Amino acid sequence: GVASALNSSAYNASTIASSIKYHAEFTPSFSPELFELPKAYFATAESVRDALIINWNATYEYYEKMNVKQAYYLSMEFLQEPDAALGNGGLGRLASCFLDSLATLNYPAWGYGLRYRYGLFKQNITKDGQEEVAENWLEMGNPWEIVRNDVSYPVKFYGKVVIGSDGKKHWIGGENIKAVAYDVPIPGYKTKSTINLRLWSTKVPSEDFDLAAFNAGHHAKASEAHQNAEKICYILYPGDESMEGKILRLKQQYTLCSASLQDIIASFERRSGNSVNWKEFPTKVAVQMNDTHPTLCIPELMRILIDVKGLTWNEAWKITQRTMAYTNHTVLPEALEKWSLELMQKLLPRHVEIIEMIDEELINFIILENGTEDLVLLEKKLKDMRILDNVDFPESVQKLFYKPMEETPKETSEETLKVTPQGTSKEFPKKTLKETPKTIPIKPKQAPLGKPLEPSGVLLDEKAEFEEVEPEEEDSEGEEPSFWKSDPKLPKMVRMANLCIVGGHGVNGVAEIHSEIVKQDVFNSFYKLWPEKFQNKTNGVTPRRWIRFCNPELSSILTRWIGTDDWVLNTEKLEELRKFADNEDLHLEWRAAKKSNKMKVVSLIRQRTGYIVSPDSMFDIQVKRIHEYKRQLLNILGIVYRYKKMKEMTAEDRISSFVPRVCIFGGKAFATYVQAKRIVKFITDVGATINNDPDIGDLLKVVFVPDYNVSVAEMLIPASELSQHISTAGMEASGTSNMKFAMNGCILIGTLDGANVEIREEVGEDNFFLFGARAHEIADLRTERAEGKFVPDPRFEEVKKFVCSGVFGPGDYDELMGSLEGNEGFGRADYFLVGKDFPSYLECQEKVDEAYQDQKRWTKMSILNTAGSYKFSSDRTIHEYAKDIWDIKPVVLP
Ligand code: DL6
Repeated sequence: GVASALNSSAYNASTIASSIKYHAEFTPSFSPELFELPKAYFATAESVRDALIINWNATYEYYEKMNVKQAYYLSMEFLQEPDAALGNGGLGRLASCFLDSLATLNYPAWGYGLRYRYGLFKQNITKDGQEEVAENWLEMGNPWEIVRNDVSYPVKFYGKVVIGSDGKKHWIGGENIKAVAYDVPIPGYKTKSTINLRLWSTKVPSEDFDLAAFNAGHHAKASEAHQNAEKICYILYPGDESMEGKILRLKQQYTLCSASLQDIIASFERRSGNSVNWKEFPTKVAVQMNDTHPTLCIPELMRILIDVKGLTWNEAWKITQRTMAYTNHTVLPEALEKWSLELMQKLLPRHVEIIEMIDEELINFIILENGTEDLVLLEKKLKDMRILDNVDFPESVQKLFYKPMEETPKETSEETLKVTPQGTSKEFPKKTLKETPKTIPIKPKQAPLGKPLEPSGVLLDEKAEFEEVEPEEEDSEGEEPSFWKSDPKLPKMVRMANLCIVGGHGVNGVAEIHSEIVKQDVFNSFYKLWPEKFQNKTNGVTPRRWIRFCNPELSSILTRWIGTDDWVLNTEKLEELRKFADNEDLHLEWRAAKKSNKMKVVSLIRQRTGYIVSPDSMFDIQVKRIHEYKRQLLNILGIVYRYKKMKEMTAEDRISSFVPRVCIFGGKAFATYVQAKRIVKFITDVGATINNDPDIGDLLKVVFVPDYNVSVAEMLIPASELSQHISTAGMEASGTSNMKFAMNGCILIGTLDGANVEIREEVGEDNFFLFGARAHEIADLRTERAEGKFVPDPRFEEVKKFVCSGVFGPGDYDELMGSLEGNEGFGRADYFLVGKDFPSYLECQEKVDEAYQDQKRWTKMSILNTAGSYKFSSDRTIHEYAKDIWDIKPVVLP
């Protein structure tokens, strides 16, 4: 994009130079004297931005003129480096890869997100483990963004719903803020298309400044509204253990949804000119909800269409369903977002009314679809599928399940079921119940909030489930708990994923195995009801950033051997490498490029950790968020076992038995996830002991690279030889770093989980180190473990004992090691099955050593990984979304 703008007649070497000079002189952020960093960077970036704006404007104008269908990708996270770390992990980086592909493939699409003042956090590693400090990415300004004071929308919280004289619902009062747009142009590769990432920043509407209070000296009071508004966009994922934190997160989500939808609707109306036809909305607009964070788009679109644009419920519902689609990124039960109904009711009273109506219609629809013959089945369906959790069923439904013994069964009439004022829409077709509901006796059942086993730390929204709610005063004496009545001791919740599935036309998982789990397990009841909604869209990553930009040496080898640089756009060309997999000349070049990338990482490690590592060792890397299910603990215990074995040998035996390795870790533990932070500390303690052990030398080094982010990934991935993707099978939705590693000729050691399954299929079984239990075995293995029937491998017992012997210093590893026991005191019973997979992991690592000793074999495996990775380009993924979910077509600028 930049290149094509720069190629236009207005841009040549001298105009570029004068543009940089202009910005160096006239952009007043830096002193005028010296042209050095950071000023040189900013002046250059601003001059490039000027060039980008030409194509960005042209793209915008062309979309306006053509008025084609456009996709809008809503995400709470976007990870763009080096400046904007507005994300946490794979989900945010995926969103950025998607924007690159959308622009490159000329799809009419925009991204929407929030402009957080601070990114996730900067991670320092101290002697006590991880320390979080604010990530002040805007301190020096952001040369890539364009503030749009001309584009802002009001966003409201709190207040109440009243019925106006027009008979319509009005949401009035409350707190008003203003969302202001900041635009970031996203250029495509070798195309003019330059799409937009619109990030919202929050401010107080200027008229709300309390001038009188300020002048009277009440400064804090006067600036309160400002702070309240601005703090919404202070940070990504504010701690949500306090009520304040929860409110802030919900405000963030609603701000993203409300401002983006108002903007999308304004664009639809503008493009429609004088003939706005709301029925056409889904033919012009596709909204993708990246995980459940933007779920409020569903009630917000309903609200705007009904309350503001005057549509009926049924009209609005059809439009909403046809517009919205949802991507699921996790099946961890504790990570499926739930919000307190009470909190939501306070903050968004009109939305709760709408959600309640959707829930009621859904209940009716489920009853009509399933009939009332099998009440046990019906109960299960309702439990699984309702949007509201632990909320009383409408009376008509309660009657189905409970009737006093003496009462005579009545024919259930259509009347009984017509509980929603608006009636049921076509998507919830209304049927008349013919069956006579069974007279009770229904056995009272336990309330449906069986709490799943959750990590002892805190996942993003996990705590929402445990929010303290005042128990409702209710005289329940004599009444036994029933699933159709709420339990006053438990909070009432809104299940966001359920709302997404009901309110949209598409639901997709992010790898084949994950989409199967979504269909067959997590959302099976929905799948049975609406199989046509469910799809798979295996993730992908952009080859522009993840090969061409981050690995220039490999890129030139690819171009030379494939005979064109076309692979950057058409990754299937990478497959041509297969025919050179045994070519010795290619092997030499391939190894030289890897060595050169390793040398850069040697310097990085020295600079960031002080450790000196050898570039002749195997670089074995695990970089990703620190989480128990990703099992960094399995990796480090494998290293500890290796270390123990080394210590038990003579120097000669050690050297002949082991391949020298540098084991590199990186990743952030969520600030309140205690167990993950213990893992970080344990890894650094193990490193401190091993790296300073003179018996070991270069045979084994363990390094934790602090503050893992996209820029660090761009260095580590090209240098990696072995990379670890070792999650408990069934728990990693996809993974995307596995794709980046494979592209860069790295061999994976992994379980059959997420996209590993497809990567192994593509690169070939011989070129992937597989170990561990399979997804379908996990449930039984957990039961076996919990029942105390699991017999651990002696090597597992040995390694735990070794850790507890104090060899890694005075650190307290009781909680960590305890989590691997069936010990009731810790309650974890090795939920992630580290003990079960430990022996097969060790055996697999022996195979890795053996393969590495044969460098010819290893290089061939590495080449075949790059050759087989072409499927994992985000271009392929985006083509699939465009065709199967969004129904959009490329629009090439003239
Ligand atoms: O789809 C992107 C990415 C997947 O590759 C990862 O496997 C998955 O863990 C991640 N999911 C999330 C959602 N939150 N949680 N937990 O970040 O999405």
